[in-house]
Amino acid sequence: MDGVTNVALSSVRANDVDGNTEVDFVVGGYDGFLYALRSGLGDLVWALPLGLPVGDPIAGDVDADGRSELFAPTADGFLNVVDSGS
Ligand SMILES: [Ca+2]
Ligand SMILES: [Ca+2]
Repeated sequence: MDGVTNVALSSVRANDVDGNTEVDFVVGGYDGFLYALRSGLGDLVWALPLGLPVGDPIAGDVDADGRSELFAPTADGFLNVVDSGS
């Protein structure tokens, strides 16, 4: 994947990943990163390396602590859990 200029992306999930009450967007990339982008100008909040192509992320508060967790599948069949901070 040298010189990647096109990164196939999963569907986009809206989630407040930094807890500032403004919606951010989370998307998985074929390049092995899970990206969080700010709404508006699309500034990068973070890019989490998962090592393998990342599928459609979902968000939900599975432990009922009031903060959403993110779930992102990778090409090896695992579902990765990320505490999104909101
Ligand atoms: Ca936010
Ligand atoms: Ca939670």
